[in-house]
Amino acid sequence: MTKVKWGIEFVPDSAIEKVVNFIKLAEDAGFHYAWITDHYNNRNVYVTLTAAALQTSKINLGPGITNPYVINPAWTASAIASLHEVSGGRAVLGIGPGDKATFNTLGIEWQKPLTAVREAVATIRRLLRGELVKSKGQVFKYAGAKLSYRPQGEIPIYIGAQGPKMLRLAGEIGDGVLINASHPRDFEYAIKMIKEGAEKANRDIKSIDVAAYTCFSISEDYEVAKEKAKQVVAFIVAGSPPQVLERHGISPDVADIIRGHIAKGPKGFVDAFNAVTDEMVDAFAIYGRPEDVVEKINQLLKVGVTQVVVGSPIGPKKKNAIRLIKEKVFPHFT
Ligand code: F42
Repeated sequence: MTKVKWGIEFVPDSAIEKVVNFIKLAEDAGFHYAWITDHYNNRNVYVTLTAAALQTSKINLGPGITNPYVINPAWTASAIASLHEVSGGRAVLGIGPGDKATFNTLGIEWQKPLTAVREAVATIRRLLRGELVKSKGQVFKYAGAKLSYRPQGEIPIYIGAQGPKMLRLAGEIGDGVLINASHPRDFEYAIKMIKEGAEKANRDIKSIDVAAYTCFSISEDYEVAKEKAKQVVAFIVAGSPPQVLERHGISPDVADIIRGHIAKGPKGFVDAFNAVTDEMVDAFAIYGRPEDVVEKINQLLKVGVTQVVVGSPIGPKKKNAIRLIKEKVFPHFT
């Protein structure tokens, strides 16, 4: 039996009260981490996390993930320190380059993403240690930033990464890494990159929590779970770079067709979902009945994943999915 940390992702796209109720269910089920996605157009990530902190007592809470473009790293340092305080030491920070599609709507240019994340993490760590930050980075310049309070204890920083350079950076500087993928093949590749980064920084990869931020769909009914997963997989295929599609033998032409449907907006979504093949859903999701997902999780653990994040859609019915995970998945791993 393998020891694994369990995370769960929630997208705050419905009333905060509802999201918090799901986080409470997840805590009761035994999840260790609740990761809340950060997009400006959804409910605010820190308001959601604060509300959750006040109504839970064990589960670790963090943005999964925020970015240094929309929010200045000094502001993030204070936000995460405040969350640490209000949660009694349960804050974790997920930070990465951010979502290009969202930035386009804000007119933010995605310049030097690796440098931005590297500088942001260094600045946040210094501010959390109570230091006065004067720095002339390539992306961020500080002329004497300092928090006027200090959080107790350490706040782990996880880097959201998929590309080879970002994965290496996570190996160099991250306490953990949140990787948007669900297939062992992607993790074999990612862990190789993380190791390279860790070695460069003289670190042991064992000190880094490698989290599989999966597309997850569980139900007693295999086909129902698969159909629900396809709704998320369509977007993953549309957003995947050619080398990732190639790794799974998915034709770029078919991906283009799905992209075309999605580009039409909600009226094209059903066509996009229908164009998702079984090969695609196998490559990009963990889905099925409890016994199916247990098998797939075991494959991830074998290649070196140390945290499994149950990500969207979680299941056709979230509440039932969390119950199934608690009763029929967790017992295989404790
Ligand atoms: N994005 C959000 O906005 N909100 C979320 O809630 C969110 C959650 C999330 C969870 C897990 C996860 O893995 C990703 C998540 N994301 C979320 C997406 C995330 O923000 C990124 O969009 C995603 O991880 C893709 O990033 P990436 O690792 O592929 O990095 C990008 C920037 C990339 O292209 N990287 C390349 C690479 O090899 O890593 C190279 C980049 C590059 O070449 N940069 C230039 C260069 O010349 O090298 C710049 C160099 C420099 O100095 O920076």
